[in-house]
Amino acid sequence: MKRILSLLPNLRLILFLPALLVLGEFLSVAAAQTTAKQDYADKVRREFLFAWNNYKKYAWGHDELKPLSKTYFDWYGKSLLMTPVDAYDTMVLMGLKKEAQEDERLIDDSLTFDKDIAVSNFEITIRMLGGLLSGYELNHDKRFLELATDLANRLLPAFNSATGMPYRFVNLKTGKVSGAVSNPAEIGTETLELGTLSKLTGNPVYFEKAKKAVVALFNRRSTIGLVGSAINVETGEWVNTESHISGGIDSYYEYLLKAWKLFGDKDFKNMWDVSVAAVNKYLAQEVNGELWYGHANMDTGVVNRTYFGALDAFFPAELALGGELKRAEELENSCYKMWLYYGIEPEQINYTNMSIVDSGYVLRPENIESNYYLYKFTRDPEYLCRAETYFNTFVYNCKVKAGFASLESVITKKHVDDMESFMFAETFKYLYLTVAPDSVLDFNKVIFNTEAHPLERYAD
Ligand code: DMJ
Repeated sequence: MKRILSLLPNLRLILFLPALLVLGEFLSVAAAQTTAKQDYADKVRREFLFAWNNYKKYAWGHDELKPLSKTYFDWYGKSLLMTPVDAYDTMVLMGLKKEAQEDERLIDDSLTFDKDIAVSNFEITIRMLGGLLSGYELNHDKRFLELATDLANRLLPAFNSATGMPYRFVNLKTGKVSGAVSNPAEIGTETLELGTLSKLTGNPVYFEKAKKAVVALFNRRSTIGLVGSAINVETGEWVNTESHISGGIDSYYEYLLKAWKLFGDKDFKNMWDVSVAAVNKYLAQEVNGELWYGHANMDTGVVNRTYFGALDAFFPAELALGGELKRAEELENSCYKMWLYYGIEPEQINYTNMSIVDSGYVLRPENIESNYYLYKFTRDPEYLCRAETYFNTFVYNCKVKAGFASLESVITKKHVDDMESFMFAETFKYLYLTVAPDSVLDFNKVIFNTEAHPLERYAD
């Protein structure tokens, strides 16, 4: 803990500025805050560039950089330019013009989806389709929209199940589907991207398919309003009835709320209201005065595992966006505690005694993302200080010679040869936007997809 505190200089000073003023300090609070935020933004941008330059050097044109072996990894054997597409809008927002132009050229010239590979509908939608659509809204490069449309057309066969809920995998060339046993997150995390594509192309089919899938899933909630963690998209039967807000369910809830916010569609508002009420009623627990969310059986609502983790940390952002600010702040305090407890957050803990259930850290953004939302909604400088803590501990623990590496364990801090594209899309973007001026991106005018790609709002 001592080591972490010694890494916290500039932004924490902001908390003491009013006192300094009383003591006769001439600098205005606003000016000092701006300078401190600017310094921090520059540091974040520098670290982003360091990672991007290493990607360019060792993995250019491939999906991801392997930062220890200084080589590359392609998810499906053939590259889909995962990192270039995921990272693009972060570069634009950071004002990295040269890098963004170079990246845009790479995407325009060499990205093609005419490939005989079975891809994850969920992952490719949130990273690639989301990245291309937000990129298009920023650069108005028609090629981005053409690529997005071509990709969506190749993914659509995934929705051809008896229930309308998508299969997990679809072959981009043949349209062959597989993976009938899916989960709420993979089924319900396509509305923002496909809905935006419908708006941009005027073709309603994309949004209709995505919405039909969500409604089919929502209609299969239990009598107390919860969903489970695995369902068969052909029969509509639940295969696993464990309910939680963690990986596998998380972004289903996120997209109920955000589809309402992005498109003003009241059906999504109703589905969100019903769902969040059940989640708050059955999964929320107070332990030692702290708010956490556990795992329960979807039919009984009885919590049987007191687990919470890095993925669950997306929830304060949704609570804040959904109007439950006090609850959001309480949960954010727990998330921050989880991050600090071992110097950086593990994948999953048991919150009754803070013991580790899963010790890895794969450069995830959710904790940092929620901190960003809380700062935007409250403007409390405490969240600026926390942003700096997140950043310093992230760099301290994960930076290696050729990028940033995941951790096998937050206890040993042993590095793993893996640098997910969402680090560029999300982790660095949220760190940066927390302190960037509102002119960089107006928080009220966009909705971020689950991969942090900002999409322009069509509704208030
Ligand atoms: C991202 O791909 C998305 O945020 C997704 O919803 C959850 N997992 C990762 C980041 O942790």
